[in-house]
Amino acid sequence: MPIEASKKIWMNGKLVDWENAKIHVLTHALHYGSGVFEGIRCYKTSQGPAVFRLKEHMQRLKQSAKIYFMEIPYTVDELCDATKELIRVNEMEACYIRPIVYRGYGEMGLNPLNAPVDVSIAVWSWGTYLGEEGLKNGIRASISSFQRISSNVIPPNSKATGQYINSILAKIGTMMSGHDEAILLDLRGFVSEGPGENIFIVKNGLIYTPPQHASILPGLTRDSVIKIAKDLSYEVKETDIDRGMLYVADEAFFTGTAAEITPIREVDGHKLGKPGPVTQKLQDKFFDIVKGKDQRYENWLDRV
Ligand code: PPE
Repeated sequence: MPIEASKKIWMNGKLVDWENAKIHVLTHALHYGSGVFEGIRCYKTSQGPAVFRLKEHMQRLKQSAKIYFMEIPYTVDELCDATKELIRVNEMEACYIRPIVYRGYGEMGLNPLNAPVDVSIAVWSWGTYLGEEGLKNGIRASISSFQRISSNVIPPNSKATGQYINSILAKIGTMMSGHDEAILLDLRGFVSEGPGENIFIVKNGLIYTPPQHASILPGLTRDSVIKIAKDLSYEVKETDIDRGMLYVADEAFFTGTAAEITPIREVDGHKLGKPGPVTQKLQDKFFDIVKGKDQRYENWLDRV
């Protein structure tokens, strides 16, 4: 997806012009994937732009960094304030927000501990992740032959840059076979998640999603959907899902900051059909909430 440039990027506490936000080619993270990042969305509401669950995203960034012994030289509050300032400076009504913490220039080799920890935040306009048509009518998914990373390989509960090479292999594979998105299985063979999304299925009115031990990133959209579904009186089970359950699901959908709630209409050729009533209801509610139309979830919005 081509990047739509905005004006300024926040780098180690300074606002830098978009085209000057550069780093050295010997940056540690470029060679070894030694970075952690976040994806956050800011939505347009009737009272101006609002960032969805900003604090929780920055807390997850801290947690991701901890696993790699990276000390972020800013507090969660400072990162939140910097993000909101950046949105104001760039005069964005709505945007995607990409904070990244990475081992910078100065050391080579696999001991990262003496390399600097650099922090950057960028915002730009990012439309629908899996296409407008996919968001509305659902996408076609296939199960990847690549296994999802597991905790004893690369801890999936840290959103580390390097691990996305696993997601990239799955993504290329699914596109090569004429599908829109991949579904990865964990090392035990149970459903884990998409390359950049969590997954849910609906069967006989119950909602199922893989648990943390299925090698998932603990998604904030996943967490939000679980809360919203419970508030709508659905039962949500965080439980292992095997591929057979996927094939006979009544409904299925991906969740993620970028993907929002994207219905899945087909898995490995098995038709699940157009977005079902549960998916539709959750999607409608989700968009109402992020756009500030539901007061009950106002605490999830951080006004810019
Ligand atoms: N799993 C993975 C592997 C993942 O990367 C994401 C987010 C999620 C689940 C959903 O998490 P959350 O956003 O907190 O609901 N993926 C980010 C990056 C996507 C990209 O292509 O880049 C995102 O959605 O921003």
